[in-house]
Amino acid sequence: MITRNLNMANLKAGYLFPEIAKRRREFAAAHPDAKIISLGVGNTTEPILPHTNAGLVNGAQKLGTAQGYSGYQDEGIARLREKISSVFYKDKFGIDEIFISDGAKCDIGRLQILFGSGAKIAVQDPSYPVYVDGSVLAGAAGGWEEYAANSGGYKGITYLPCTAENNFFPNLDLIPNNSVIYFCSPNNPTGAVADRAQLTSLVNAAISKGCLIVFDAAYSEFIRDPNLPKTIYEIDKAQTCAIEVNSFSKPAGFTGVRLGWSVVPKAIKYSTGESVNADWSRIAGTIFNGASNIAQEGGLASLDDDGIKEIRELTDFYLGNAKLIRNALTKKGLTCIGGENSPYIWAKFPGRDSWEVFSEILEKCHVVTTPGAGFGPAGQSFVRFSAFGHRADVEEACKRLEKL
Ligand code: PGU
Repeated sequence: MITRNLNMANLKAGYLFPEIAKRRREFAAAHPDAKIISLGVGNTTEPILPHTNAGLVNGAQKLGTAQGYSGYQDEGIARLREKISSVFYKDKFGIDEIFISDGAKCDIGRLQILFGSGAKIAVQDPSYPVYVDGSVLAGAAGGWEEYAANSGGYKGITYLPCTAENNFFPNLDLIPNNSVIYFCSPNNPTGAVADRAQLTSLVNAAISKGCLIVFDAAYSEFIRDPNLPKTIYEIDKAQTCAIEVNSFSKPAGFTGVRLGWSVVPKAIKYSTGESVNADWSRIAGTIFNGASNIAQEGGLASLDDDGIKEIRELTDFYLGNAKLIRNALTKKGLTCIGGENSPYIWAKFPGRDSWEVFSEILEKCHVVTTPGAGFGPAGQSFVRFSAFGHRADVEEACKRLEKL
């Protein structure tokens, strides 16, 4: 018999979102008449807008012509890599520092190979579960142990609590030397957005402690406040200590199309002097054969002038949903953060268990949410509401939340 990868066995629980889907199915089976609305998983619902969609169609059509046909594109179509560098980074990076992927989640998973099983990991608590689960799968996290009195965490992972007390920005003194820091802003799940001073202190801490930041900017296009940084590279010296992952999923409605990118600047070196960029290129070439050419043509269309207007329109739409949800919760006297510059609203239910609140909202309102404890120990007593949904469903959900 083959033996199981012990890192799999080390995972404490199933992946959060399938668990929520299972609970939804069980509830639906027991209540066949309930019209359940999901404000749970952050999955886009609105059609891809016409200009971007025409880019996808064009990409498919080109593949059927002799001149337009293309096969493997390794690290991505050069035109798309150039466009990303100019639209998001003011041409700061060469195309060999930008790697096109099939999504930010997939890159986060593959990035762990760079660090190996001995890596020390630090995460915001709460955080997008893939940082922790991916680290456990890579063997970096050791086993499960009690982290706090009433919840748990992994040995080998340093949890950096982000709570109302610290304005949802962690105490950087807790970060161990020489660790990989996963940092997400606008944050999933809290919706908090780190400001320039906070990100400057993060970069300075990373440099002085010999750390590498993996900065997840998947929600950067939801930022409306012009003073808030949309990329870690707005911060001086970040290109020496930070990798950035990003995605077309939320801004262009590509959750099902699958397209993202990573920036791995050449200036980042390991303690032994080798280039992280060269290793990432080696990993991509060895176990990833690039994103779909069709998706990449769609991505290119989404970044020209008409496409950028569509990104604005689509993200404005979801931000409109976020405002409705936040208002509905605030009216119930709940303290919320997020929902501005972010598609997630993080609501506190003081003294309550977040899975219990999740069940109560499902039973009373027939609305699916995501329990905060699923994102880490400091998520206890919180529930995340996602603003991805059709407007009529969001309005109906807001009405039903009055029953809470
Ligand atoms: N990064 C962050 C911070 C995310 O929240 C998500 C999606 C991704 C990356 C995924 O990006 P892709 O480019 O589409 O791979 N988070 C959603 C969906 C759940 C999931 O498992 O990814 C969420 O509800 O948190």
